[in-house]
Amino acid sequence: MRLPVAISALLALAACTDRQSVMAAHGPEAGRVALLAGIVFAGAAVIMLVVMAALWVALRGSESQRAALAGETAIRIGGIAFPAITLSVLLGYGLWLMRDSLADAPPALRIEVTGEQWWWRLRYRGGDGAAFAEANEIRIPVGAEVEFELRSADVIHSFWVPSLGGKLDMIPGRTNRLRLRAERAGVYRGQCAEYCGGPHALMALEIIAMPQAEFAAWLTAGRRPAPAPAGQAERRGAELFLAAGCGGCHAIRGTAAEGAIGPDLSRVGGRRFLAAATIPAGRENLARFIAHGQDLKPGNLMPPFRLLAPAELDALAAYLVSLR
Ligand code: HEC
Ligand SMILES: [Cu+2]
Repeated sequence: MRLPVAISALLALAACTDRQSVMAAHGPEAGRVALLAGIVFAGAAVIMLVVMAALWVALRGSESQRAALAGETAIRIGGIAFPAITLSVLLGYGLWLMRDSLADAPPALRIEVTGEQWWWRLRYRGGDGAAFAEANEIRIPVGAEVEFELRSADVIHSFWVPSLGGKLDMIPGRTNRLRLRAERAGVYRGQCAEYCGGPHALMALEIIAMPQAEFAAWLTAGRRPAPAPAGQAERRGAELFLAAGCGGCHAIRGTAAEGAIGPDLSRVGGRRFLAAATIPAGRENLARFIAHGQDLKPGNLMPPFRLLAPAELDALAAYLVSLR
């Protein structure tokens, strides 16, 4: 009975994707973490086998074997010398291995990431042009060293994208710096890794690593004002956005909406997810989030707009989807 259970458990584990996994390292920083983890796991497995053998001797061994195991020499070697040496070597090796992450050559790009209850405020800097705001979905160029400036606006959060690097806390009043590099294009999922109250479990993010040229075009477009509403529904949505008071909390570049409490929505239509990587994007889900956000992400800091009529919600969603 046990073997089938164990095998089916392994099959279930095999279904884990590598979108958010320490085991699937896609950058040098994550590679070092994975290497250190591998060494620790392998070493721990060997030690486990030795301990099990000692346990077997203690239970089933001959009189003299058991006496040796209980003697002072065994304790001096196995209980004092071995752990002291192993842990010291491991600490030294770990510090040496992680030294690269403190490199001080200027990065190709700097992105400010501020943890907010319960989403991520972003600001792109560097390059030649002006800085601009974004939220929740971080785009970076493949192969380039990116420095993340991690801050918090309220409580302690933690920034962790396992496939690209180790996790680093975001502490109120402090700026922590993390250097990451994605070795190939792709989407890497991350998660707030420090309990920050309420819907902490629904505070995720994605880093999208794009080919250099594509990224450069995206960055240039990001500095421009949001596109003007094209169709009738979009124009109605833009009016409603201001009339309903959304602009008190949200900014859309180039419009009268300049709120700074919630995520910047200038390019929300281009995002893969809403509400910090919790709800797939799209027109229907945008409308649902505006009216029923408290059901979809309970406790989040946006009040639900249940009084808007379905047609109004659809117009708002049409406008927001067009912002790319
Ligand atoms: C009191 C401030 C406030 C008001 C008013 C407000 N929002 Fe929000 N909104 C927020 C906050 C805070 C979030 C982040 C929620 C989260 O993910 O935890 C948010 C999230 C969003 C998102 C998801 C953004 C993203 O990056 O995932 C959309 C879309 C949105 N709001 C649209 C609207 C619209 C449309 C209105 C007007 C009908 C509006 N909001 C009014 C505070 C507000
Ligand atoms: Cu959190």
